[in-house]
Amino acid sequence: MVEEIKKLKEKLNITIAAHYYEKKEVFELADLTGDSLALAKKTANINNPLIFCGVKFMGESAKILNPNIDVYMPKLADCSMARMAKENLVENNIQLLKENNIDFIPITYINSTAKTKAIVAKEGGLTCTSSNSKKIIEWALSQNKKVFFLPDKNLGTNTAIKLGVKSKIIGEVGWQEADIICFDGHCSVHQLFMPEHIDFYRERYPDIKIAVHPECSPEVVAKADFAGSTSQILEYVKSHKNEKIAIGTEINFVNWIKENINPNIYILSSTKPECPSMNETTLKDLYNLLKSIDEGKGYNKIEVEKDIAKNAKKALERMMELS
Ligand code: CIZ
Ligand code: SF4
Repeated sequence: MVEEIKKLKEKLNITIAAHYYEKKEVFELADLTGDSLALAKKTANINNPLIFCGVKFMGESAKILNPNIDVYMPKLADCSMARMAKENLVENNIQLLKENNIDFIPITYINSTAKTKAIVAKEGGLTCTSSNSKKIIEWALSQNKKVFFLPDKNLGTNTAIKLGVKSKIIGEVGWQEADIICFDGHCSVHQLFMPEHIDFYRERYPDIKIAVHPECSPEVVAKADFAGSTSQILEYVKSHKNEKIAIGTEINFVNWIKENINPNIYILSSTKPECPSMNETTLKDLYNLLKSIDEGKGYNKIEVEKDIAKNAKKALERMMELS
């Protein structure tokens, strides 16, 4: 199947992009790899059809930033965090902020649907990623505005702690006084990491380093040696090549690091932190899609409604300008 995929890819002049959280056998066949920010940038500059192996919001971002190419996905897998920010919930939250006379800029993590990004853009807001959330939120606060941050309450809270400002989840007691008001969403995978896992590893290996993603809870981030985006974790591991490191993020990425960069890597959780959405895409799915495109059919072609695409693009471009 691997050989067939390579042949079809070449014959059809198709680029394959894959996120670090994808299954190893899928990831290894990709021409373009990276985290969501890197992939959005890399796929924006290609001219041939694209197969995006990742979750739906990533395929959507690729199509929005490069509307002239065909973007296919082997599986339309949906990120559970993006799904939490349902359109009506986001709109109700924005309404509540307005009723409370709160002067705010909405900022949505790139892990959100095109619809959410479009709503945010219409309210004068923009997107951010886990590597630039501090910069983007700092900019919004410097406009003397509050921030409505969505969907990830952990990234919002962790960034507030970094900036030394107050954050609350919308609806919590005293939420109106916070500088960063967070939507009540989270990542089902990164919530698995617990402070006790860090205690366990430190007891077992007193010299171990702990690196986590800021989608983890603030309690976990507080106990870690390092918190950063997927690319930043990779850099951290590269600069601590001979040390033991326990990592708190998706397991496919951790295993890839262990195999390719540093063998002394441990997975922080006692439960397998596997993203069900990212793991939906199999080698067979990739093969079937290529075969179908070869037969002149193809499916799961990403289309974003014109008005949504226009506004979501604004939200993404505002971020790119600022970071
Ligand atoms: O949790 C995710 O989906 C992440 C970290 C995506 C990304 O690459 O930013
Ligand atoms: Fe979504 Fe979490 Fe999976 Fe990332 S790891 S795609 S945020 S559910």
